[in-house]
Amino acid sequence: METKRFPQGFVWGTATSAFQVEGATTADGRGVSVWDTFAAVPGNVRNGDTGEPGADHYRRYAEDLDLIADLGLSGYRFSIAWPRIQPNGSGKPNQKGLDFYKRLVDGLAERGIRPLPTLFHWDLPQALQDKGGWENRDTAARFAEYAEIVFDALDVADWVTINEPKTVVDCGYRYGIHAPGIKDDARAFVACHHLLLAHGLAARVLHERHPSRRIGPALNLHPVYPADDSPEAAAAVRHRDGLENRLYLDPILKGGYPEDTLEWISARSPMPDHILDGDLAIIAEPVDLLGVQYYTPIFVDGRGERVIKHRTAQADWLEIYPEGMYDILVRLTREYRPVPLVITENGIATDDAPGPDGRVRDELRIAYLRDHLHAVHRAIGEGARVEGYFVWSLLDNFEWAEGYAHRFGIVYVDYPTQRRIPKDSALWYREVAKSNELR
Ligand code: GBH
Repeated sequence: METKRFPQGFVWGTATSAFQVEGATTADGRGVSVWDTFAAVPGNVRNGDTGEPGADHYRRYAEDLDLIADLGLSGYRFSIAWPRIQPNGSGKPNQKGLDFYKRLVDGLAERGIRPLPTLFHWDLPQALQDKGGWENRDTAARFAEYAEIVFDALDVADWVTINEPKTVVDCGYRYGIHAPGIKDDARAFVACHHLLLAHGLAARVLHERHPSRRIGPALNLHPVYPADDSPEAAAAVRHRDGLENRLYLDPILKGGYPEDTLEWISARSPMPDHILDGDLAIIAEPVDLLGVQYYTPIFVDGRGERVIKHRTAQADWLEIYPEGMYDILVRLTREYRPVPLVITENGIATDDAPGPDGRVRDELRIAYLRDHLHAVHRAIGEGARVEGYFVWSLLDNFEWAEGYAHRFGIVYVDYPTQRRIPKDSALWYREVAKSNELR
């Protein structure tokens, strides 16, 4: 393939999230999060894994920042643990928690790496869950207060509000496979509305207090395709696309919920009763960037069932289909108002282990990243305003219900020793970042 140059100033980054890498779950006054509670219940997480040790990033952050710098990357996306800032979810901030993220942001500045913090990557303070969590409208107001504390404490230009509200709704409240482990559509879509409200309230706070900064959500978008040419499959695609994509994109970027999806929801949830006057305007607070997370397409048959059509690797939900990255970026560009796009996550879990020579040969990850970056480049050529790309993840880490079994890192973590070994993909990615081009 010919050499493909990326736009000047394109951000080459990598991402992590607090609960997945930090460990140190009781250090410096951190409060309990819903994921501490969920992981403590046998059967919820594979092998009984918990947030300890994570990748011990809370203690080893300086070493990890050196690693990012050694890879020549220009961006680092991380998340802030709300329970470190407000151990009980409200009130006066815990200074030691804030200090950690100040050290992290300062460390990035010293190394010339742009920070992209996410305010919420699923680790809700348990104290707020005890008061109803995202089903309680008040949680959105608490989130805005938390956001204000963090915005004022950290000198950072670009922010992400909420990571994948859909995953909280689907995995946390519909299927019960993530914290808080609820299986109830009626409650799930109420939580959905409040998550979106929380996003909008926080975006407003940033715009009021720091008008030159930028903010947006990080949405995991799944292009949906028919598994066959039946009219039933086409109808199933439209329905599934509503639940996967439009339910989140439309209120944020178009100011209203998609009607077909809202109708389907209203048959199973009191969610519409929770949409109060003014809420849609809050949710549609203009975003300055849109975080796009792409891993897999969803092919559905005439019964609306997902059909796996392509190769998968360690995670059976992740079908390798780079074309989906192109499709999602082009769709955003054509169907939604123009907003700078940032690929805030893209990556794959592979069954990595160091060889006898100590090298980790993750050829499949290199191919995955290369093919998806080609798709990004092609979408940019079609007018998609993509500013940067963040590989998920910098480090092998706590992969939620899969525990430490699934390895998404470009850097291998030997958990017993916490030794880091850059995989072959990290070395490959360093060359891409350095040259700003793909070969
Ligand atoms: C993202 O989630 C997360 O932001 C990140 O924390 C995570 O580590 C990364 O991707 C890799 O998973 O119910 O069959 O879909 C992606 C969305 C939702 C995909 C949960 C896997 C569980 C299996 N994920 N889902 S399934």
